[in-house]
Amino acid sequence: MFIRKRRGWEIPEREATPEALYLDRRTLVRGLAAGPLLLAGGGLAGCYEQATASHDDVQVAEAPPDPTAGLYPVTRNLRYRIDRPLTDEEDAVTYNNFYEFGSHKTIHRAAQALKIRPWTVTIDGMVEEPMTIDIDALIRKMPLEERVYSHRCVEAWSMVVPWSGFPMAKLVELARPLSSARYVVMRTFHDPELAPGQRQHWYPWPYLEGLTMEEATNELAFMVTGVYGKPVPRQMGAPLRLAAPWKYGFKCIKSIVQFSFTDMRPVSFWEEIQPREYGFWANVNPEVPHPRWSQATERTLSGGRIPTKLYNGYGEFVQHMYKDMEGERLFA
Ligand SMILES: Nc1nc2c(c(=O)[nH]1)N[C@H]1C(S)=C(S)[C@@H](COP(=O)(O)O)O[C@H]1N2
Ligand SMILES: [Mo]
Repeated sequence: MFIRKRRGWEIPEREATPEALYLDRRTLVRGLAAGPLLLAGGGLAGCYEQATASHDDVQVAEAPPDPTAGLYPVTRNLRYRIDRPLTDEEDAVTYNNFYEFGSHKTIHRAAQALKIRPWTVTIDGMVEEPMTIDIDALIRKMPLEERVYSHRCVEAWSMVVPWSGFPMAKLVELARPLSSARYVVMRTFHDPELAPGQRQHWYPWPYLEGLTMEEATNELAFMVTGVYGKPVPRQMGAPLRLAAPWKYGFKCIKSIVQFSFTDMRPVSFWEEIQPREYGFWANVNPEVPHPRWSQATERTLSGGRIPTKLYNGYGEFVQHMYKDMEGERLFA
């Protein structure tokens, strides 16, 4: 299981413990048998307790510290508000869809196999100049902020997540697309040796998703690099994933390695597998049922069912993009 600790955003800034520091302390605490270090500061006692409680968690202990850990927590942008409490971190990071590591919800341990450094992101296609950029250089170029968004899966469960990251519009700006570009296509890493799901050849790997240029530069489209005041964990799509909260969760592609600008609408991963059930637009709409179930309500990971909202409650930001598109299948 993941180490249970206080959440970064719940405690005063001066008390927040970035993951890298935390792991260092843990190693130190173990190596030096704790005694002298515990005198160093009030905060350490808590860390020591947590370290002993989770000493059997080999994977977490052996993971090298994330080089961006010191960047978090970042300031929350209060423009995006939501009338539901945050989902408990433990629940959010242990209930995931990431088919590269299995077709069930408890892939969080298996996903620790993902190597997230070195990691490069390629920007190509209809751009002034293609480029490949190191993830740490990219993250440090970008204005990081926190946004609390609702995250609604097409399977009718949802959570409320404090993502950290930067507006996708900033990435598009960096990419300098040609005026002829109409879509951004995003691809996940492809490494069947590392990701067992990718050995299941009936899936069209690598995972692929796309947005129109207008959607990608909509203020809500957000590139995620962190969550709960820390770098985003592997199972949630480290080191870079999308959050497009007005759409079903499958649009929110994880562990992205490539952004290609094009004038052709891509066929995304789920659309290719089952076009009858999953389309390109995939906007949330409670009145348009999935062929196999209703989308009228959703089960929150915190417990209980709530009504689902059109565009997942983000209509004011996005509905103008879909005016005069009657012929299109805009929902799921
Ligand atoms: N590469 C990749 N991205 C993916 C998926 C996946 O299987 N592989 N699953 C999608 C689906 S169906 C959902 S609901 C969300 C889940 O995100 P979460 O696990 O962070 O809640 O990720 C999306 N992004
Ligand atoms: Mo999903």
